[in-house]
Amino acid sequence: MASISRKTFLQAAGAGALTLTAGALFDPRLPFANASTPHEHRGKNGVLRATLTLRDGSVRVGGQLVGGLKLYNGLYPGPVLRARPGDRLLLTVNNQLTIPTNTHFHGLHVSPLPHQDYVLLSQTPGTTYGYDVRIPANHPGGLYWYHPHRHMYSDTSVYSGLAGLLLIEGGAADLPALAGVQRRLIALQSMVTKTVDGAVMIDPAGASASITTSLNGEVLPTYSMRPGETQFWQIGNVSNKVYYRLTIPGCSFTVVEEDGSMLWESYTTDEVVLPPGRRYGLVVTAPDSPATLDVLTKGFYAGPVSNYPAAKLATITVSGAPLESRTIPKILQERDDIRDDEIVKRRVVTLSESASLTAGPQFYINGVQYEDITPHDIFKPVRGTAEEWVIRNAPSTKQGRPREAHTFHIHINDFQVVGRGVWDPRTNTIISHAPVRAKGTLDTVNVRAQHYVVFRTRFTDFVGPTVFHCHLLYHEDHGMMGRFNIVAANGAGSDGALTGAHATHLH
Ligand SMILES: [Cu+2]
Repeated sequence: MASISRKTFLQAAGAGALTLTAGALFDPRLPFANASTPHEHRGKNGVLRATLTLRDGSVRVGGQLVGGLKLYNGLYPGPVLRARPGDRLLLTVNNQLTIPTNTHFHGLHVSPLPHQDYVLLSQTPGTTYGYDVRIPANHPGGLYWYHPHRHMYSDTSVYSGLAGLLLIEGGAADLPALAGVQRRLIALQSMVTKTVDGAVMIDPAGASASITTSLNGEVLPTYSMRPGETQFWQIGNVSNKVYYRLTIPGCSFTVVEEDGSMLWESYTTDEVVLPPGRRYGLVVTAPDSPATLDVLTKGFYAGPVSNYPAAKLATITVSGAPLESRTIPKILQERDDIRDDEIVKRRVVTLSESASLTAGPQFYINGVQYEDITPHDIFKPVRGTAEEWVIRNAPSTKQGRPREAHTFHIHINDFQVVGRGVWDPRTNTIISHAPVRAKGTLDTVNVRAQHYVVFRTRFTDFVGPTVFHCHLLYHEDHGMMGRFNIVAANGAGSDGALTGAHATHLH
């Protein structure tokens, strides 16, 4: 348990730094470097071996001891898993919580079958489950993350702290233009708390206005840069529902990686939006002269009950001897567009919600809640083929639910966005449409109220049952998840109804 006390010490030190530096000078005694060096398990000789124990607990966040948390190995966030393409993840997951769980490797292109990214598993309290995840040798390098995905318990697990980064080496980090630059892995993690009898506790019902955001468990960390210095930040939103609109006034950044994959084309922007689950690889270059910069979220309107306020997230101090900036090429790798002639099937996924007086808000995909899925509702794409899907957000104002955004996420295979637009759910007609020239592939996309997104995806390498869902995890837990079963071209594979051993893990 030495690692826990070390973490607590570092967080306490970081919290002290906040008090000391408020309007005052930088205190050189304080170990700010810890913000970029979270706990980590590394693969060795092709195997990453680690144990993740899930337990209720408390940690110090932003100078306050926060209770009611659920933690991986007592850490907030969980440890970083750092692997290489071709590695095996041999993870022992020990569930010491009072709720069931499982482990999802968000964004990984691996098998959805048992002992890999098997989210139909229900790992009961007090049990241990062994994962053996085979990361393909040609897997994209980039930032991924892991979290519990047990239906009906996803939201409570993630907002209570169960989330950690998973890095696959390679990809954009290996661009020659980034050789030798400082790299930061950053987990953006939201927390809402309340005070009960003088103790600070997680508050599941807390308002958007009272969110505390930490970066690798630190509130308002300070990062240092030299004038002109280029750094590579891989940043992921590991929150259950909060959207961030990240910006650094005085500094633009070049995006080279999204959702764990190096882009085909880089682009420079003043802000990036991170719905829950989204990751970016940002090349950040400091101004040429000393400065203090704010890392901010500008606020994001995802709906009347999901209006996330602007906030400061971190500080960058730019000082010392200048360094030469790096220039990132526009073309990072050859485009790999999914062509018209590959599409064998088109599907429509409609996201909707309603209010129930007795059961509260209810969420649907194509009118069905996850619990009520029948074999008829299970999509069966064929391995080795490509499909085009339309994801439509159908706001249900008549049923007393707000017009809000949903964040669509699909497991196992990334997609390429090819269009987006606005539609009218009452008449089922398109109001406006714009084709999209994707810069790369994604696994997570925001769909605003009354908007739609069109994407194409190839089902490569793996067969088996898995899911797509809204990554606002309350929505997922309350029905907004669909199931699909990738089948082999010859029809082999499980039949989607999930017989035998799998059937016991349906809920
Ligand atoms: Cu949603």
